Amino acid sequence: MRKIIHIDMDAFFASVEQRENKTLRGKPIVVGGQADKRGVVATASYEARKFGIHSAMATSRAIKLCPELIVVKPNFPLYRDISNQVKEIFLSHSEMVEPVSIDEAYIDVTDCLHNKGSATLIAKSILKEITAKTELTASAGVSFNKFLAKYASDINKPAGIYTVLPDDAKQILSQLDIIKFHGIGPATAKKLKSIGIYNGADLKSANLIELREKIGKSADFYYNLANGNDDRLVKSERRRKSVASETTFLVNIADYYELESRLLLLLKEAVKILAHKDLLAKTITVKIKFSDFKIKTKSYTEKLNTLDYESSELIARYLLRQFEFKKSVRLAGISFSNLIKKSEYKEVQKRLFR
Ligand code: TTP
Ligand code: MG
Repeated sequence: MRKIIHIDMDAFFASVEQRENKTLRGKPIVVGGQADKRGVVATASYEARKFGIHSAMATSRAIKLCPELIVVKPNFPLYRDISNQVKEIFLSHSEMVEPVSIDEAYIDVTDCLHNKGSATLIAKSILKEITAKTELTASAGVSFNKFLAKYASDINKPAGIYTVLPDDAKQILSQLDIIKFHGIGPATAKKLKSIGIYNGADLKSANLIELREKIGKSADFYYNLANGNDDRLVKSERRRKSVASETTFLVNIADYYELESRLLLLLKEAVKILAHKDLLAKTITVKIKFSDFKIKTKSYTEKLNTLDYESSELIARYLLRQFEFKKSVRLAGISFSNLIKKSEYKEVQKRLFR
């Protein structure tokens, strides 16, 4: 039996904007295009959703529904940074992480030993960590396959967790409207309804041959879903190329020593991830994004050995001094690359010194 967690950030773009700008908190806002430019809503804050406003709605229509609505332009680079930051949290719990969109990912924790191996407890600590590091909330779904995990993450939104245990799956699936099944869109739903299939129970007791005739090859996949079988794996990205820890500051930093101390905290975090993954690194990179959004990086590569913690700290300080600070700093990051597994490294050393 696999243990899969699906995590999805709450009102993602809107929550980020409310985090960045205090005056937007508790107010109906949307992130998206301007009404006079025929823009559409990318997402709405929970306060705005009460007015019936949702993603993909024309902004002009949203304003009609809620005249005091505040429309904020999207800041994609920031959303991307946060998305990466959250991904690092997932990777510190399991190597099997599959991001599906900017604010959503599957994590396979079947082999995780923390929290007594309880996927629900792991999900809880991931949510806590996300909020501690980003001041944003996410919701989690936990189950034994991807479909049910994703279904579950929506149940207790925002900032909630829901676990679908094998014993409860049958009941949930049988009552589920077919439109909620992964991959079934309006066209397929219409065809299914024409042969009397409205929910999971109907799908489960359907005649598979008739089902194939009606909707083609995908019939088997949906039929299996309705029976609680979803073999889709959590596809983790290939072997890690780097380990990074970075953060966008709430307020831009102009003081060098404050920046240095924040950078050293990030270094500690990145080193922790390296140790946790049993990795060693040869290259360390410091990344700085200035208030004008220009990004600069400085790197150092250890030719013969791998970096250790003490030298990494000295090098990080040294690299930071190489930047020209004419503007305040919006984001700082540390990354390690040229990675090698500790066990493999020992092998190489043995061969060298034999
Ligand atoms: P979602 O996870 O679908 O929505 P959400 O995070 O805003 O809200 P929820 O709490 O219900 O999960 O999408 C994530 C982000 O993707 C969303 O914040 C904005 C963007 N997005 C669009 O730009 N256009 C769209 O049509 C949708 C659905 C999302
Ligand atoms: Mg979301």
